[in-house]
Amino acid sequence: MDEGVHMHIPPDHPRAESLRIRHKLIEGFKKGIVAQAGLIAHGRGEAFDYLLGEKTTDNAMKAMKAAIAALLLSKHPVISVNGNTAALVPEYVVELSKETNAKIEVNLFYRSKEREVAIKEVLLEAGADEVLGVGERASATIPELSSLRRKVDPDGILIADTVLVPLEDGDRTEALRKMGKNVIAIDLNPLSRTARYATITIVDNIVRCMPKMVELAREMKGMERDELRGILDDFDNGKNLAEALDHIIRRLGELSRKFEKEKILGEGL
Ligand code: PTJ
Repeated sequence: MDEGVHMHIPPDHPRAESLRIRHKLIEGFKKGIVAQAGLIAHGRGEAFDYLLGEKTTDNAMKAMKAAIAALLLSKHPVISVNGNTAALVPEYVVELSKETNAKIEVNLFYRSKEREVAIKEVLLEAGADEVLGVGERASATIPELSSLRRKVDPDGILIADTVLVPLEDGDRTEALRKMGKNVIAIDLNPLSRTARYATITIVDNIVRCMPKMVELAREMKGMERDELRGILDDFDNGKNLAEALDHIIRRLGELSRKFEKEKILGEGL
C-alpha cells in the first residue's frame, strides 16, 4: 500500500506532529528531493529527539544566539542545503538567508543532477532569489574531501567565512574547519563527529530551531557589532555540548525514577 496516498493522521494522535514530519520526508523522497539515506538519518534524529524531550533546550537557544551573531558578523555567510532540509524547512531557509544576508547553496552527500535541480526548485518556490551550487556552478573543490560534498560553488561555500550546515556529515565539517571557516551545525545527535567538529552546534530539531533562528535574526540584526561579538566570544561549544548531554542524562534519570515509582515497567504483563 502506498502510505503517501492513504495516510491519514488523526489530529488527536499523540504523535501526530512527528507523523506529519515523517510524511513530509516521504513526500520529499517521492519527489526526488530526499535521499534514501535521508529517511534513515531522520530516524536517528528522532531517536535523539526522544531523549532530549522533543523541546528546544536552553543550551540550544544559547547556541542559536551565537549562531545568529556569527552569521550577522560574517562577510560571506552561506546556508548549505541538503535533501532533508529542503523537504522540511525550505521557507525558513529562505527567510533566514534574507534576514542575515546569507547565500543559499545546494550541497549534497548523495549528489545527482536530478536532486540538485529538484532542491533548487523547492527553494525558488519558497521565495529564494538565487540558489548556488547547482550544475556547472559547483565547479570548485574542498580539499581533502572524498565525498561528493567536496563540489562547491566558487561564489558560495568556497569563499564563505561562515557556513550553516543543517544535518551534516562529520567529514565536511572537519574539512571546512581546516579551511578556516566557522561551521554552524544543527544536529540532534550531540555525540556526532559533526557536533564535535563544528564551531557552534545547535542540538535541536531543524523543524523547531529554524523558525526560532529567523525570529532571533530579526531581533538581533539591529545590535551593534561589539554586542554581537560579545555574544559570540562568550560561547563555548564544548561546554554547550556537555550541557546538552547533561540535559539528556538528567532527563533519563528523572524518567527512570518516575517509571520505578509508578511501576510502569511490567504493568499489564
Ligand atoms: O541530502 P544529502 O544527499 O546531502 O544526504 C543527507 C544525509 C542526511 C542522508 C547525509 O548527510 C547523512 O548521511 O547524514 P548522517 O551522517 O546520517 O547525519 C545526519 C545527522 O542529522 C544525524 O546525526 C541525525 O541525528 C541528524 N538529524 C536527523 N534529522 C534531524 C537531525 N538533526 C536535526 N534535525 C533533524 N530533523
